[in-house]
Amino acid sequence: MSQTVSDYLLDRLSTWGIKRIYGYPGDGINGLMGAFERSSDGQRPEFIQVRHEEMAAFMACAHAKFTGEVGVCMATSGPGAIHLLNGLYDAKLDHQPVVAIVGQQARAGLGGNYQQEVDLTSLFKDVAHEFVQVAMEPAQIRHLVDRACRIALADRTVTAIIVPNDVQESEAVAQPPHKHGTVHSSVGYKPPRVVPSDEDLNRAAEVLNAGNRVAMLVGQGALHAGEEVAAVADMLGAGVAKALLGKAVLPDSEPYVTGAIGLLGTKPSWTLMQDCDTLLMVGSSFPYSEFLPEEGQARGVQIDIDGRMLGIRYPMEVNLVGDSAETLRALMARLKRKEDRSWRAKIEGEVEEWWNLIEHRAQLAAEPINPQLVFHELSKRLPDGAILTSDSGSAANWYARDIKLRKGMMASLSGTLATMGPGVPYAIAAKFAHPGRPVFALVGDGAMQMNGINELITIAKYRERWPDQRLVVMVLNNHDLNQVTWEQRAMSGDPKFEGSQEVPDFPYARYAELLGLKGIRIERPEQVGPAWDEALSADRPVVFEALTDPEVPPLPPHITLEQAKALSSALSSGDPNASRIVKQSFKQKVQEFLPGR
Ligand SMILES: Cc1ncc(C[n+]2csc(CCOP(=O)(O)OP(=O)(O)O)c2C)c(N)n1
Ligand SMILES: [Mg+2]
Repeated sequence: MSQTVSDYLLDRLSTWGIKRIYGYPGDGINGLMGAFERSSDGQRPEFIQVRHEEMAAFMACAHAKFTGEVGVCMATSGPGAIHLLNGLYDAKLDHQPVVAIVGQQARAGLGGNYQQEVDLTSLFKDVAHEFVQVAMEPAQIRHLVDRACRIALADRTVTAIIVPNDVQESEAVAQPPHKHGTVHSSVGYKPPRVVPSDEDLNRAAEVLNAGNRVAMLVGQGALHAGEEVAAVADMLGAGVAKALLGKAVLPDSEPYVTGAIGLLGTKPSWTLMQDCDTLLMVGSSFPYSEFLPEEGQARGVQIDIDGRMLGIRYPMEVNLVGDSAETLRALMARLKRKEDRSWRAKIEGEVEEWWNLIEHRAQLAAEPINPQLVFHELSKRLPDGAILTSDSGSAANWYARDIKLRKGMMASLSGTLATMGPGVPYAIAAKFAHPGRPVFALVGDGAMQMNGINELITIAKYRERWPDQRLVVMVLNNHDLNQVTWEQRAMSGDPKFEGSQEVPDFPYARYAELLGLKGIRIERPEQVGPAWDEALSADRPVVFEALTDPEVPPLPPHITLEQAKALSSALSSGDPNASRIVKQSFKQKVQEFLPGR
């Protein structure tokens, strides 16, 4: 046989520019594994072996996030395919192009209640609803690969190809016969230039020119439009808040950038939204309406490449379908520079005060280490070109508020699914995609125990190939599922339920050493800065374990009366750490009112 379907499938993916596939083997994909093995000339994509298929999907998602290319993951039939799901949903909800390739039982056995037979089309029907297909016949492979990649890129979504194991081993059909009923596809996708009509741009400019206090909110759709966002913000005298996935749109050092918004957000972002009379939202689907202006308070303009995402968070007056950079450039020519800069000056004043507050909060004593200090000291030392990932948990609060990104850095997390677990696998994919750049994963102990510990093995397995060894996994060892503990207190008014919240101890740093990585464990605040210096000059990847205080509250920028009532009810109903919480919350909050900070 000249070439199998599996050989051809990998070759076709490589024609699409796919260099690596994250996955885990199984007999449902033995045919495909054989084809990887036969890639003697190194032209085929490389197989990267992870510890768990969910991690492969997270890595494919992170590859897409950090390169803009399609990410690919692969798993065996049945259990392997099922394991992919959470990572695929992470990609789907954050609009990332990811292709999943999974095995299936042989065609002859399907419908026979066969070993590991799962109805994979139904299983993937939601997560890959734009495109999920079973290859029932070798002549389909060409267009299934072409369509899976093209649809993933064109719709920024997840697609899936299911290949029964006997099809994988059949003879390839590189060119279907020229007859009725066959499909003749080709490779390649280039995004179009998408710009709104002149009429709509004029309407948008009219709204923006009429405003006196313009707020901008930018998200991941503006990641490539930093310069345009800055130019429009300057023209409009606007402050700019950043949704979590858009953290890298503008450097945090810019005086008019108010930073994160929402529960993990900043006070200046809160003020910006509360006091604005005009809202310009670019490439964001930030969901929490209580952090946006009240209906009727502001006139709104929104820009999004995806028409489906328009006009759902705030009743916008003008909804523009367009690429953020192109659309902002087209708007620029229509905008009048706001001569009254008092609104911008007010926002800049708040931003300056906020950074002082953040600095003071980080320095407050805690038992034993204030988690903010760990982020603060890292932020000061971030090397150029750093890539950061954060897990879901209290780390995301400090990542959002305390880390000052500079130009040229990248950063991401699970923005929409907000799942636990992506911190370490995202960092691994970042390192594969950009082996010369320093990478930092900021992760809680719960997430480490969920999967991060296991993926350290993947780091140990592949690290030799990275020319720059700077990969640091920072673990907040607080023995707590802290984010949820605080949510239980502040939202439900329940005291901490130790049965669900306490995380057992684990020697993260010592375990790293067992794997041949460097382990650093810090237990006192004065160790934080020197430990970061040590981590940054290490000759190998590092697990940086910090014993941090779970009673330092990840305070939202604005505490509602209900939240305050809920918290006080939680504390008076027997929260095991009530007195320390009161002390820490008071210390954190009171910083806002101290003169001369
Ligand atoms: C898969 C998944 N399970 C549960 C949650 C709910 N959740 C969000 S944050 C969190 C706690 C995370 O704890 P940890 O990783 O220790 O970080 P910490 O908040 O303590 O810093 C939980 C349970 C989730 N988002 N995803
Ligand atoms: Mg924790």
